[in-house]
Amino acid sequence: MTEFSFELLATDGAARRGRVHTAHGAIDTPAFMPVGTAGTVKAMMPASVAATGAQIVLGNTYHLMLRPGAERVARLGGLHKFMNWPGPILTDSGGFQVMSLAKLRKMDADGVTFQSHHDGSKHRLTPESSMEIQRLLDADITMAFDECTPFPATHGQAEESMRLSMRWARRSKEAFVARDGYGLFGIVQGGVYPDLRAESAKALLEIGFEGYAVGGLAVGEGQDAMFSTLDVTTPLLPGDKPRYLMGVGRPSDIIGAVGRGIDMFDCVMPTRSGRTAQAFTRRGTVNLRNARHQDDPRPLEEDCPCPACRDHSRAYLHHLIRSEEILGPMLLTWHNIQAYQTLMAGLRSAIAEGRFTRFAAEAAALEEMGDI
Ligand code: PRF
Ligand code: ZN
Repeated sequence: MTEFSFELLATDGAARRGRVHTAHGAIDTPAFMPVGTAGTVKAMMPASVAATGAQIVLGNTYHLMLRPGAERVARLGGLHKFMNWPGPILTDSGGFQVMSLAKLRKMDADGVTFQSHHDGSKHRLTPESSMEIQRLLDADITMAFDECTPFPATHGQAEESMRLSMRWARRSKEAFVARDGYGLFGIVQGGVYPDLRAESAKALLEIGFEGYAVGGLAVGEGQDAMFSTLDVTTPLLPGDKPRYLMGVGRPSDIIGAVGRGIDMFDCVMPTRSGRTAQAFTRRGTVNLRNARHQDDPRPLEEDCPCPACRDHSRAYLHHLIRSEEILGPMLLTWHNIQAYQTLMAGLRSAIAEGRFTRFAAEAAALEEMGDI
């Protein structure tokens, strides 16, 4: 059995090209993880997700504990078998989703009690129960149970929230059942305050994790504040462990974060936007609902290998969206996941070849030019 490990293959400035080894296979980094919240990357079949080059998907403790239930997934052979995704899976720990989705949330020092957004039924998550649920799901990468500090927060609020997350991180580590090829990631919190980020990173390093996530960003602070927080956080994380920026982001966020030493990303943007007719291209976003596409025989994006671009015109994609045909969201989701995976592959080659800075500048210039 493979041990959970991170191989650093090349660096270019702070940017890293690496490989994470897990029980269900390897992940080339920098990596983007499509979001498969409820055991499906919405509107995509698993083989289609893999065809884009994605090597790992994200699942959610919160959604899966409520429906179909972690015990049921375990009885059916775990999440890989249940959703027919044989590759690595990372699961988020639930607290973040409770705060954004559940009704009547009540936090205490021990955990959080909440009502399901489906039927109002009462549930509770603690560091211990989150570890147990993620074990039952069979996640290759388990996330520590944390609180995502809202933005804005005063220094005092961010400090109290971060210290709670660090106590929960210790309990997560104690409750996590170590297995070959499986890893637990700690999550740095501390808002936009450098001293709190430093205290959080130090606390997590003392506990010891297989990887380190940066949480509490992309919550409204803006790109400049996110980047300056990364500038003071990633240098404090160990060089020989993967680093994951949670819930990020737009292509320019990802490129900037890779340049600051981040290895892994997840975001609903490519999948959610795909379902609302917004496509990501190298020249920025394109809304296929717009009437300017109705007679356009060209592909959405030249040189894109996805079926939306390979087999169809902008005019046809526009028609599908306007007709509310289910194939519209399917094709645009596929394209967006492909666009993100093409970006990550480009970043990996650029870092390996020592031309990350030029790659980032060219990507920014192309996006600046806009769609044609
Ligand atoms: N914590 C967890 N999941 C998350 C976040 C966090 O801070 C974020 C913040 N952008 C997204 N997803 N557990
Ligand atoms: Zn495409």
